[in-house]
Amino acid sequence: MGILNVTPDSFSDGGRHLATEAAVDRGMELARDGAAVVDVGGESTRPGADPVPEAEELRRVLPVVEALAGAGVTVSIDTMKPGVAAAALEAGARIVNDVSGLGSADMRRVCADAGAGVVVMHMRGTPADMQEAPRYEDVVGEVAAFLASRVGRAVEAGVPEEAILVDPGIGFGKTIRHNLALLADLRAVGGSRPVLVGPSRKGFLGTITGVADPADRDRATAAVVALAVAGGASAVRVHDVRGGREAALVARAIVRGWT
Ligand code: HH2
Repeated sequence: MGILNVTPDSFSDGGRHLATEAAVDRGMELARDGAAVVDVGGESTRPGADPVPEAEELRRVLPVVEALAGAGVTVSIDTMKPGVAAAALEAGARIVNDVSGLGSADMRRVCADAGAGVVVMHMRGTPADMQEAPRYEDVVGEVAAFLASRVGRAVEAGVPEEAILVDPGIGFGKTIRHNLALLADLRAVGGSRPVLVGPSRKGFLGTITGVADPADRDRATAAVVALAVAGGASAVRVHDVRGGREAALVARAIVRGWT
């Protein structure tokens, strides 16, 4: 999954693809680089980010979704708002990536009605407050239980079980130790469900490597991708699709063998 942030304030690429044309060009490039899905988002969820009004989020993402889907790219919409998800699905998106974990009944209904694929992610708190001293007794167990419960609610609302991926939400209400514990135990996080992880360029990689500039963390991201795939991840959400894809392919060949 290639990341396309149509925002002025995303933590590593904010402002680079705010104009529709630049965003569409970048989305096509991600697809050419080998992304199976391009994830279009119009609201930054970095720690401390301010919410974006629905009309502004729609203005940013809809023309981009429409153009990419029209060009044959599989698009997911990264949004917490049912209205944005519904409009994006109408415009050709096929997957809803909701970092609030489909907590809203409206969002579950929109996804079920459209027959959309769904990413159910774990977040503790909201982007505005999630990094204020997050605490868990057993982070892997608690995240796994949360995801199982949210998947249950989505299935009850009519989303087919096989259309759902779960995501531990790296960096969403988690310390570096929480992130590392989750990444080291992805099979326990997902149970029998396919797991997506989104470590790309995030702060814990800067802490570990000392690389301060997020845009310079693709090498560290590739290391996480390889280990995540070896540890059972089915999908990874990255900015650098070429690097991520190559790391994933090599990891898979080592773990599953070369056929
Ligand atoms: N991370 C971000 C946004 N959406 N979706 C999923 N499923 N998993 C993630 O880990 C995830 C996500 C945050 O990263 P990014 O989009 O690069 O930055 P920003 O939120 O500042 O736009």
